Amino acid sequence: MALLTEPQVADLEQTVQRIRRSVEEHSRWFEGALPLIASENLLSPYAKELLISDFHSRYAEGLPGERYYEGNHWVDEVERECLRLARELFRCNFADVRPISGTVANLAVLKAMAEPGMRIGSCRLAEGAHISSAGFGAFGLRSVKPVYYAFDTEEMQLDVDATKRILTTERPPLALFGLSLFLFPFPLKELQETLRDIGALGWYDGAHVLGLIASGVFQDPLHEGCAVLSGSTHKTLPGPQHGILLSDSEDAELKKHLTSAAFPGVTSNHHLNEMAALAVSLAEHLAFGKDYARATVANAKALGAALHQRGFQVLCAHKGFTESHQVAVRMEAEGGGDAVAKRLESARIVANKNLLPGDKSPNHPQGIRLGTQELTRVGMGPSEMDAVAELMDALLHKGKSPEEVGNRVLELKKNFTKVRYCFAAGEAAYRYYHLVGAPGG
Ligand code: DSN
Repeated sequence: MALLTEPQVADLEQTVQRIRRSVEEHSRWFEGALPLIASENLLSPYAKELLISDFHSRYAEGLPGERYYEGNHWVDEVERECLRLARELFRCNFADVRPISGTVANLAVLKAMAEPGMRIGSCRLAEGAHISSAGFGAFGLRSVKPVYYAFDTEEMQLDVDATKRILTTERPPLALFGLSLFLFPFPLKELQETLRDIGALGWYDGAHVLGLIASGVFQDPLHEGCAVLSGSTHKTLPGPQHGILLSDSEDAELKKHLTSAAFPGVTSNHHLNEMAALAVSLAEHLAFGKDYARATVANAKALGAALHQRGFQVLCAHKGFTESHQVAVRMEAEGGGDAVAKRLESARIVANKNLLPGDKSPNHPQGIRLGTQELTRVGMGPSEMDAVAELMDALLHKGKSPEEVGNRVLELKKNFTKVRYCFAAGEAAYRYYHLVGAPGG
């Protein structure tokens, strides 16, 4: 092997240090910021530790006890535990924890349940649907022909009667219920009879609201007519970036298809370190998830109300703004979603521009989307949500500078640095807070 020259060593050293510095600076900046991206969350210390374990370096294709590789004794133990915890948390008889992301889980569902060119019921992107249901996304890979539901943009909810008529006329064999801008539960119970009449299977993409579903504070799709629940595991369920498939169906054939779609269909090796971290996250969610989910939704409602009081155009004021972790705000008067998201970032408040009904351009939408799951995870409560709204008001309505508002963000955030609602061995007081909910909340 050729030895590196001195300049090559120096160059390599510089490259490595540059990368490390960027990651460290990123982490420090986020510690002093208010992250409100609705699809993100923080891992618990125990789950995080497992991400850099030796599980990261190994292969385990197949299922526990039926692998194509040796050396999987402990991987099998952990995966069996992970599957057991997933079935318990979601009150169901089937789980597959091998999809490596929410989109990969959706691809697995499409592989298992959709013939190429099939018609599938769905919401539109501009109504909040995920890119999985776009022609340029997962739907396109299976040449799916979407059958769009009727969406009531005032209610941010399906128009039940009109959707029933569309389903009855179009008769798609599969009906997807899922959103990225996800404010309210779908009217699944109301649509259940129609789906049964036309012989359609229900599929719920619960990525955003998975932790709320697990905790029983949103809706229970597997027991409201959906055969399959897919999702990512790192939003309101505060686990590692990963995916999951769940079902409570008695249809063994369907579960066989889902299993083979997960592997070898859409994954080769699954990411074993993430699977182990997921097992810890599921166990923690069983213990602390109810308190956490309730606090997350209460915070979203409080943030919606606090912004509304300050003159922001928060969607669905007439029905309490939201039933999930998300709040959607129309920022037309403040310069549009794109400009607002950038200005917020300059003051250490992190949000994303978001398409709202009526928007034409995904690059210049009028909306922003805010999620409270991460601030709740570090212990913030309704009074901090009021403070967040006050900071946004100061920046976007009262002409305060990003520097001034950013300093106030630093001040607010410095008391909220620890991840809560998780197991922390040996820290009795900390565990107590986890059990009773967050201080200040
Ligand atoms: N696109 C992500 C979001 O909703 O932010 C989900 O994959």
